[in-house]
Amino acid sequence: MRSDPGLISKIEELKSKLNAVVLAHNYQRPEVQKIADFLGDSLVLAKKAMELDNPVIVFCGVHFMAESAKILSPDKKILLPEPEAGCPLADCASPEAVRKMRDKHPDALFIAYINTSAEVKAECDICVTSANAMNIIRHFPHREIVYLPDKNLARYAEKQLNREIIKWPGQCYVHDQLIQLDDVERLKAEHPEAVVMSHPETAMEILEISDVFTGTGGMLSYARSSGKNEFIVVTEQGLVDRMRREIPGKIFFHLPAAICGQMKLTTLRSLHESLRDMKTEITVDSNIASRAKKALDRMMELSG
Ligand code: CIZ
Ligand code: SF4
Repeated sequence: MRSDPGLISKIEELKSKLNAVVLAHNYQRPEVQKIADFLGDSLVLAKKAMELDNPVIVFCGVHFMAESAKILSPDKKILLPEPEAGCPLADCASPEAVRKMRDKHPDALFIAYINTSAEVKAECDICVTSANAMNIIRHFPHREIVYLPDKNLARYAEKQLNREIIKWPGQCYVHDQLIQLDDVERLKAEHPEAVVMSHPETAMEILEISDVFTGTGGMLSYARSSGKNEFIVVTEQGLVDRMRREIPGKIFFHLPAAICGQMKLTTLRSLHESLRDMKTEITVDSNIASRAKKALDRMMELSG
């Protein structure tokens, strides 16, 4: 399956017949990354979907990402090859729970991490990603802040910005549980020269022994431009696959357990079926979409 040339040419044929484009998140399987037209984090890809003229966009990633692309490009057909590919972190927050929290904190600014459903974004004031969270929070020095749904990213922001943030009890099982402090410490001991780059969704003890904290896009540009040669990459495996392919002169160490099962659901076969059968089309209720869009637009205004 990995390099099935027949399947690859069928995908290419369907893409040109439908004038479709394939976007793939940095955590996708390497064979899916290789066939994609564009790779990136969720925001880069949602912006790409907006810029492109193609009427059909296949989003190889998880549900909330395809939903964000649909909210920002309502006239395009956005297909998610694996409809069951959700994000357990996004599932930690429901719109009802956000409304209850709002009753308790009526004056607070509600910040939704991009890893949330459209319904949750619609209940919040502004969205952020791991790439822009700190800068956006800095715009609101005097507001009470409720940050959801990732408690690690909120703790990290608290420490970086030296202010209190009301945290939501959510976490990503890949960054919070499958990546363990011992494993990072062992890699550090084996490769003392390596730069440790960690995603802010990882636990605070890991962030404390890291050199660089940023999302996947930030890690890629850091590794490209750094004078250093070795990196310990503390995030999902797919990003390491991309780094090894695109930055061949440098050495990347990874944590073998850091695999997101939801991201890995998409295969060349499901990508092919998605184009062949035009499935699964992502739709968002227009009222929810217009409220969620306000939160996404506000993020883009502040992050440029
Ligand atoms: O925003 C994204 O794409 C996520 C969830 C990861 C990252 O840091 O790129
Ligand atoms: Fe969600 Fe974590 Fe998987 Fe990203 S790596 S999609 S945050 S479960």
